[in-house]
Amino acid sequence: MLSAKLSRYDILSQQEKLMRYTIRKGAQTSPWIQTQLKRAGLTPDDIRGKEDLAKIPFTTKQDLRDNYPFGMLACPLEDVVRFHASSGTTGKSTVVYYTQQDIDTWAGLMARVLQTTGLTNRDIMQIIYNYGFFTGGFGFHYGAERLGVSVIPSGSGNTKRQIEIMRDFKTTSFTSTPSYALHLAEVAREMDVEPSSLSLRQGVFGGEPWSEAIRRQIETAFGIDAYDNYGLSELCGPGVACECEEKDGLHVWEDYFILEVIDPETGEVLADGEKGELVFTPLWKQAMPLLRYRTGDISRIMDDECGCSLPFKKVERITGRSDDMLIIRGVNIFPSQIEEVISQHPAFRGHYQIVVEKQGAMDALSINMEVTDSLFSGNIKDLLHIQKDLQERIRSTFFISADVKLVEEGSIPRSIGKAQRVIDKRGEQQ
Ligand code: DLL
Repeated sequence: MLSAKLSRYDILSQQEKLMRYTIRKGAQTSPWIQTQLKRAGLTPDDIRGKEDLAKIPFTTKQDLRDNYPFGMLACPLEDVVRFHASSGTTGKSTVVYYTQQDIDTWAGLMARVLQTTGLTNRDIMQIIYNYGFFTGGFGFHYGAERLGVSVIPSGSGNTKRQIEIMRDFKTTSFTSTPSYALHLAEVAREMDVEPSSLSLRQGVFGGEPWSEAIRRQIETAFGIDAYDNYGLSELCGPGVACECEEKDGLHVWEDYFILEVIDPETGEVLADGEKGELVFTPLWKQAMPLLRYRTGDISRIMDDECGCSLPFKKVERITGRSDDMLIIRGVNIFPSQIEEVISQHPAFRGHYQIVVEKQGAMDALSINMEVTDSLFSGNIKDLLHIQKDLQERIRSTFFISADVKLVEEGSIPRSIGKAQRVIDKRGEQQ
């Protein structure tokens, strides 16, 4: 947790010390790190300072898949107390392992996240993430308990029951994916419970990209402060970075992770401020140490000092993954950029889906966006006006045309976890 105050000097010297230790230890215990160093013709002695880190080749998700299930293990199986895994929608799943010490460190990192977002032992937190192979449920659970927060491990799904629990237990905080938080507000209203009348005061959201517009929707609906937090299973789960009270970028726990930002095409390390792919070297993992893990996530290190007192650098909110990028008629677009444009329209309610398909030889982009039902019972001209306006906004931003369809509330499928924002049918159509 955040007790003693660290200076930047402390953080940077701790990073180098721990980095050398991690590489030396990894070279003894991790068959994967041994292979990685051997391929590059390196010994641990070749890596003295952070500037040498770039000599080490990256670790990728494919490396984890190729080593499924136990090839990344760097300790005896007897010392492993937990497995988590990704769902593996695109190929084999990836498995991650934890020793008891790994779990304890993770709990501390998560307690820090919750403390940074203002939670205390007077809060009651409802954890609306899946408890299972997904890291969300357990990560928040252990972190909240460590901080002394009263935990309601309600898990994902069962939306009406979640609202009843919030009402009956006077829950003050909850955590879920941002898209599910919006759905919770809708269901509360269907139950005649005004979401802002609940006892909630804050919420911590993440696991998927979300925009400022969605933050505003969540904050207004529940009358809370909504904070972003970031992480991935390969590094621990949630607990890598989070927002402070400034809500302007996510502080990275640099005393536990070294962060580099690289050009995803060339692998070259970029300067602070430049946008690229986040690469992390965790400095504390026992069961599954990793060097230079490529996350696929796109962001940049922010240069500006934060108004809070934390000494950790911030990254801008994650706008998407390099492998999420859509190439539509030759134009590169991230789904989050489309959200950025449509969310500026006052009719935006937070639920939308992007569909890309082939029409003949051409790519066709359509965007289904939910609007309030009252628009459908009003003047058709209003609908046509919104539709035209949105199509024009897309055209003038990306220089491609899109068919914007306004659809009724609830017609886009809700997910209890991460929302599926993009349906790309082009692969199936070939
Ligand atoms: O989603 C861990 C997590 C759970 C983080 C709950 C925060 C809250 P994975 O299932 O391995 O782990 O997915 C990790 O999700 O590489 C990003 O692409 C995306 N992601 C996670 N948090 C954010 C966020 C968890 N705040 C992948 N903003 C990551 C944008 C996020 N994308």
